[in-house]
Amino acid sequence: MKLYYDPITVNCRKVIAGLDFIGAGYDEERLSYFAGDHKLPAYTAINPNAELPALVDGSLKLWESNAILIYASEKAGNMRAYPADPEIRGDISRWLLWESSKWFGGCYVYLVENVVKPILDDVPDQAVLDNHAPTFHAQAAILNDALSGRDWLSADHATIADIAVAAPMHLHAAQKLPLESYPNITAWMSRVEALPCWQKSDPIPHIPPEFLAKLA
Ligand SMILES: N[C@@H](CCC(=O)N[C@@H](CS)C(=O)NCC(=O)O)C(=O)O
Repeated sequence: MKLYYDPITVNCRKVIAGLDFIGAGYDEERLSYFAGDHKLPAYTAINPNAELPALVDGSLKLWESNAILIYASEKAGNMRAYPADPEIRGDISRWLLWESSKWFGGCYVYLVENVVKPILDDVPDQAVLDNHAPTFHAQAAILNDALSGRDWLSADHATIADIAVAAPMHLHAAQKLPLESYPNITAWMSRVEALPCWQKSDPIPHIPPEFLAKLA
């Protein structure tokens, strides 16, 4: 398998952490998100959406980060990362779809306004953040409630659901995600952040120092 990725992006961090968590080996080809490598024909031939990441395995050109996590779990036969029990799998599917359709967008606005814009010498738009806040809080309340009385989302141990749902908030401090009212989320995120796969996939060492300085 070969992974095409840039370790600084949300969905690439998800897949790098996830493949490590699953124990799936892979070759890698690094692209530069900020240089726009993902828009070049060599890459769009693999992922016509011009988005990172993508995985190539033989004739399979797989995009959508959560599909990559499921595929790698099944290929590796990792029944702990992706348990075979239909009820747990149903639950994991729900969280992967929710992450992709709702939570990613819910957190992404904060990433753009509070991380990407400052890096690009632009100014966060408080009106955009204020308008978006109700959407974020509605989604965060759902996640916080789901984590009530449990350590992990879908099983009594971490699964690919936890990796996927944690990814959109991976830079939560720099994103300035308003998490003050969500103790279950912050406690769970600390557990995710303690996972070796999460620590090894930290994007900060890959962010150029001149960009990091703008986030200080
Ligand atoms: N649903 C896709 C989303 C992929 C995605 O949005 N990737 C971002 C980086 S995290 C990207 O490459 N965006 C293209 C761009 O901003 O030009 C997935 O989960 O793989």
